[in-house]
Amino acid sequence: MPMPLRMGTGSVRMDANSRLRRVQTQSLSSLVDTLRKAVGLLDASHAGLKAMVLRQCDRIAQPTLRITVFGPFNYGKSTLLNALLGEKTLPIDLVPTTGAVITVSYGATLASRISQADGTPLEAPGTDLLKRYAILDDQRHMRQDVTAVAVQCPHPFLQSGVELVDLPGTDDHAIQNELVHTQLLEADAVIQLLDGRKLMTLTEREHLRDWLLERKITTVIFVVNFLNLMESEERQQVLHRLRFVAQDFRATLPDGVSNLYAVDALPALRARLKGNMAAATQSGLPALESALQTLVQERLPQVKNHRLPRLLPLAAQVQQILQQQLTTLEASPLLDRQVEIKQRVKVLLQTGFQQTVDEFQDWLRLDNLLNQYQSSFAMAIRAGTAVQWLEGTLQPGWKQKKRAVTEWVYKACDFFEQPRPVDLWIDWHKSKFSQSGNTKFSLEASNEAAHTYLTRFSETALEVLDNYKITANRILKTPIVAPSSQTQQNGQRLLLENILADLQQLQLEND
Ligand SMILES: Nc1nc2c(ncn2[C@@H]2O[C@H](COP(=O)(O)OP(=O)(O)OP(=O)(O)O)[C@@H](O)[C@H]2O)c(=O)[nH]1
Ligand SMILES: [Mg+2]
Repeated sequence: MPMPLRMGTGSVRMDANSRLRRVQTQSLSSLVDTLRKAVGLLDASHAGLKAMVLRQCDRIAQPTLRITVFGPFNYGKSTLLNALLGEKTLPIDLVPTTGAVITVSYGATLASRISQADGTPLEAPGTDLLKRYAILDDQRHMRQDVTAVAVQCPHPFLQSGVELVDLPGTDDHAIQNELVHTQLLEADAVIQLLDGRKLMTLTEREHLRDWLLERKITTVIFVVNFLNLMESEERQQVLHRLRFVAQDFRATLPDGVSNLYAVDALPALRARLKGNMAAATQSGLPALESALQTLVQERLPQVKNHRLPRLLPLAAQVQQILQQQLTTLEASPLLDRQVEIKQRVKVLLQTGFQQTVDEFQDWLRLDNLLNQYQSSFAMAIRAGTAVQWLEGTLQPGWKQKKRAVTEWVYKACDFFEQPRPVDLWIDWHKSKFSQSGNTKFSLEASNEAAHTYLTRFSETALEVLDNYKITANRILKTPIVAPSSQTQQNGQRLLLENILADLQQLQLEND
């Protein structure tokens, strides 16, 4: 019977924990900020790296914990996920099948959503859409017109904020491999599937290990499949060899979680579909499930900190390229160099501003405000503490987003030597609530009052922000003229050098 295989990972874990503590002392947002600024200065020829860094920076902020199943085609990845979910959700076939990155997250009912390249989403209950849009075509290529595939599934394991990702198999086409590798960088935990019948050679093993470790992907659990197709003696030998494979990999996992499990995916799925507990245990699935649960409990509350080390190799790469760019700039003719630097700073300011405006607008969208605040605001209205709630909850949110936007504008004003515009301002209409301090609201009436207030707030604030954008964009579009004095030239070069110094510091603190 396949059993979980316990490995001693104590010393590695200590090392990882002390590293994590150091990382936690950093201000996450300032590190991410430095990297965002740094990639803004990269030459156009590094667009790929820039996009990857920005994706990673965005990923840091997302609160969900993503577990990604990875392995060559036909190794049983989708079957294993289906067994974990206890349903035949994902397309399974004998030929290389999965043809898109499929993200499974929590939803009240089973449903699928396909994002298409032309922008039109397709949504339907169940998972029939996957059979049409998320499998490889006859030439075993992914469909070019599908950009994302998401499944919502009412499984309790997902409810706390877990996402499971099913990937196309590797070894098939270069482009698929690239997509899969990008996905691995965004995973918080990787389940690496192995086929008990064809174990990796030493070279393949070392290649995989180095690839993952170089990118600081260390939360890796190996799952060996297809042991059910082997004779008992052979199975023991395979397990014995696999212990060495797993020992060789310096995983960082919580106590009680091994980095090697044996699960027969198909028998596990069958057992789940029939509700046969004994057969499920025999397949090895519950041991893996319990390990994943422990992992989620430990990692979910501090998922952002665990992602941070992943940025460091990218930061090192960016730093190296910027260093080269600085050297080239210093060797180029004086005037060209100054104008080029200024142009880059301008683009950096424009992108930074636009990004914070987008985030501000997202926050101000009525559906977001209602989602985040309606119920707590309604409770405050009922309790007669609406003004305190506004001052303690909504106003700080507004201030924080506002500061992020205006800081870019202030920087632009300093850079272009322009006066600062009038600040973003909004009337909070607090008197409305202080006057009605003694009024008793019913549950329904307080909900209604919160809804009305947030609707007005959303509309007014979005309008105020739109007007601010017009003024700010006038400043941000100030034409660049060739600088005339040595002082100006030094100032601009300082910008590049400062970012380089920040990146260097970041590397030192985390080495
Ligand atoms: N006998 C046996 N068959 C299995 C087992 N696990 C998976 N299979 C079968 O292997 C085939 C491939 O499984 P999939 O889950 O589609 O594999 P995959 O890794 O998702 O494949 P791609 O998406 O193409 O990369 C299917 O026919 C499964 O039924 C197992 O433990 N035992
Ligand atoms: Mg698959």
